[in-house]
Amino acid sequence: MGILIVDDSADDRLLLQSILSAAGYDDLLVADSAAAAFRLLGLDDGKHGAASRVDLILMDIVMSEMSGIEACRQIKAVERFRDTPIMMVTVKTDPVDLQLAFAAGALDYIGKPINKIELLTRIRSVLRLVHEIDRRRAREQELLEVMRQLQEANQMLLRLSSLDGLTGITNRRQFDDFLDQEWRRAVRELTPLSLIMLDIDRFKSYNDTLGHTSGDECLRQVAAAISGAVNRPGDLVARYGGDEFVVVLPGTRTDGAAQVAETLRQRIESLGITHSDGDCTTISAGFASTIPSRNTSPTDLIKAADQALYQAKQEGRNRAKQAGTLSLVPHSDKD
Ligand code: GH3
Ligand code: MG
Repeated sequence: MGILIVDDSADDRLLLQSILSAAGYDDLLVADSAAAAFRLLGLDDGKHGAASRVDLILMDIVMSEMSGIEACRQIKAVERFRDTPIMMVTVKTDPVDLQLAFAAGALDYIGKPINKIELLTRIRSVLRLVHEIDRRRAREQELLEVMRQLQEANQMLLRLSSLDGLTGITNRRQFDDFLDQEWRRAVRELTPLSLIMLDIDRFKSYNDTLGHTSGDECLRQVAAAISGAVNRPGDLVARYGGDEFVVVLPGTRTDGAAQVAETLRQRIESLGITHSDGDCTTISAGFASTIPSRNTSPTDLIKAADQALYQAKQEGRNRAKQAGTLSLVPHSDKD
């Protein structure tokens, strides 16, 4: 326990030293002026001096050159001593002086002549207070750290809850939210919105002949290929369920959606995932585009794309079909 005694009276310094040593405080630093104290604390050259050892400062108020109150103010102005308790030791117990001392950052005071019992009791209670403040501060830090970890865990959970466990791409729930949000934006901004639904062809027989593990791996490859081929930052690829995927293309018209759907169809075919009959695994796609309005809903867009997908299956699979009913958006010259 390091205690710094600052007093310009040699007698008082000796008295304080002997009381404190007898009480077991043996790490004592002594300064006969504010300047000597500043040197010990490293205030004069910015170095830390013996500062790391000082847990408490006993400061005389009446000193020649610089008063204890001014010394207290200057020490407290230094960041690393902000929490170091300073106890004034003074013959001046006038309320105005004490008020000035407290305003300068002193934590307590003790009157001269020094009473041994009172001095030790006050030192103990100041140190207990400081210890308690330290303990609470450490606890506060721990709590802040726990809160940070909780926030991280929450974010991770939120991310996980929006991803499909098998393929790692966006799941159905997040897709629903995203489509709703983009729908509302498109209504506000009068912009087109396209949706592509994709379904792996004859996937049931792939599973039945090659097994579910191979089926899962195929789903992962198809998901990765679709994600990799859809480039715009605002687009979203999600697993709709089973062997079905969806792609949301905000700000995209029918011809843009047709292009993306065809690219995806070709990408999957060129993956060369061999089906049970030796052919490459393929997908069928249905796409729909609209300029959303308050009279229509995202469900209409999904239904239209789904019907087009059904049509693609009917016409022999491995193809992309445009929806009939919702294709109200005129083709642009260039998407
Ligand atoms: P179609 O060309 O008409 O789409 O024929 P299909 O056999 O693909 O028919 P459908 O799309 O209805 O079949 C979906 C199959 O996808 C059924 C099931 O065997 C398979 N499946 C769905 N979810 C999973 C999954 O998580 N893992 C695996 N391995 N297979 C799945
Ligand atoms: Mg299928």
